[in-house]
Amino acid sequence: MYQLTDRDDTIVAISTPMGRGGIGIVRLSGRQALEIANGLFVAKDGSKPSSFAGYTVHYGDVADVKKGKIIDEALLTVMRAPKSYTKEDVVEISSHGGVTSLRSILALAGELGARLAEPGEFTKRAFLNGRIDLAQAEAVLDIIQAKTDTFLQVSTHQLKGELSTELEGIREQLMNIYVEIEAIVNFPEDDLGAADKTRDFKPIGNAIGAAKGRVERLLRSSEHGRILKEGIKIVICGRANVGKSSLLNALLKSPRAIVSDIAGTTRDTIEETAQIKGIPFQLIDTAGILEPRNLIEEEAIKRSHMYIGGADLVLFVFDAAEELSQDDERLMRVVDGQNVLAVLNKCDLPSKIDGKRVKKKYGAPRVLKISALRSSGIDRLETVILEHVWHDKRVDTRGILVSNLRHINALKGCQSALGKAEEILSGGLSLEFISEEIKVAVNFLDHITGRNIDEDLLENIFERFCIGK
Ligand SMILES: Nc1nc2c(ncn2[C@@H]2O[C@H](COP(=O)(O)OP(=O)(O)OP(=O)(O)O)[C@@H](O)[C@H]2O)c(=O)[nH]1
Ligand SMILES: [Mg+2]
Repeated sequence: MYQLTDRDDTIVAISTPMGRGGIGIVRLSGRQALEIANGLFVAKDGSKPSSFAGYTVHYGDVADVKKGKIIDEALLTVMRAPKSYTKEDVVEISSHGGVTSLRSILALAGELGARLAEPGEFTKRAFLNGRIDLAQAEAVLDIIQAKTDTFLQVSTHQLKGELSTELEGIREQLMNIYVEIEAIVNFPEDDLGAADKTRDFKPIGNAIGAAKGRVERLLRSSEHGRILKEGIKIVICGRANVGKSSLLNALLKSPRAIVSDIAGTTRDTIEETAQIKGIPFQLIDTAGILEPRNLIEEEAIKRSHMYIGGADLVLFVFDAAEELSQDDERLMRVVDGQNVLAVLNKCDLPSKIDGKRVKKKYGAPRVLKISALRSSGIDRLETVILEHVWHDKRVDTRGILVSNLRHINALKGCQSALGKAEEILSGGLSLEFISEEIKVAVNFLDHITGRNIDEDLLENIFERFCIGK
């Protein structure tokens, strides 16, 4: 665990968003938090904040006590170390939410010796002081940024330490294996480990396999975890006028994009987020132009192709009231290799499209008929979209879902080290090599929980927090 020399100072920040609000909160954390509060708060009953018990709230005025100048009316809450967010003495001053009032309190706290907190510094202290591990600290960030209820639940479980507990469990398993191997290596004459060659290493192999299985289960959850966090990227493509923007609007259930019968209505990509059954989607409507007439259109085409390349799913829209055209064929080649659903639009009109050709290309279950204009077939389309990007249809937020890319990469590292350990074991190489790999695997787990992480990476993580958190 890190010991930072500057943790002796007391930090202060406005912890609520800047702007107008009903109340605003200035938060202090550190050794002098209560002493500083003495200098800026006059309780109604005249008692000093330093005499307040933990978890008590007091009514009074925020004021420059020395100068006798009142700033605002406020409630002051005291949380004493170690029972606080940071495990340090924490004081929260809730005043009327005006920017001027909050800034004056902040400035006054500064004059009294507090230092302005860096982004995420309160949470960083909670981590450094051992109240939460790094995975939990990152869950705090996820909770702040959660875009959907489902992801909020996932992050809350992570904050409660469910991921951390699982990781610690795996770590313990690995450490046991490590200790066992070390005993065999160091005391080969012992009963424990008669001669290497005759010894049965099956239990060790089984134990490594079991730990690896747990790591792999976490990795499997990450596909869903990442989707819940970032949203499924769906790109709507198709030639001009087939009804891409109409489909976007139908999925969003709001007239977001301009729809017209003029080919080339959409000239820039339009991005919107939507939720389908609790799962966040990023919908991208692209321009239908295929032959650029100028630089703008050239750029539009470039962007469409870029988005198609990065899509989790492509909704390829066709005009069912027209025959397949050269342009449709050209686009089919562009989306080749992607996860495609073919959407036959304008099914309210008499059909002219060669449906068989499309079905042959994409397979009948991936071809759907809709009318964006009448919003018919949209419900079914949504169900099929979910089936293709979310394989197990039930969203179980009670299980652990790994969603953080940093965690995913570390888990992959851990998995690969354990794979190597297994290979070494089956190859009959020296046991020392196995314990080396186990050490590597443990290190990767420690990376996630922050037991073992370098200062730069730590900075990097907390930088992404807002000030006051
Ligand atoms: N009859 C019928 N008309 C539709 C349907 N969907 C879209 N349209 C019409 O088709 C025309 C083109 O629709 P848009 O949604 O602008 O098509 P687009 O693919 O975004 O076109 P560009 O942005 O120009 O590439 C408009 O006049 C729409 O009203 C539908 O399901 N049925
Ligand atoms: Mg359009």
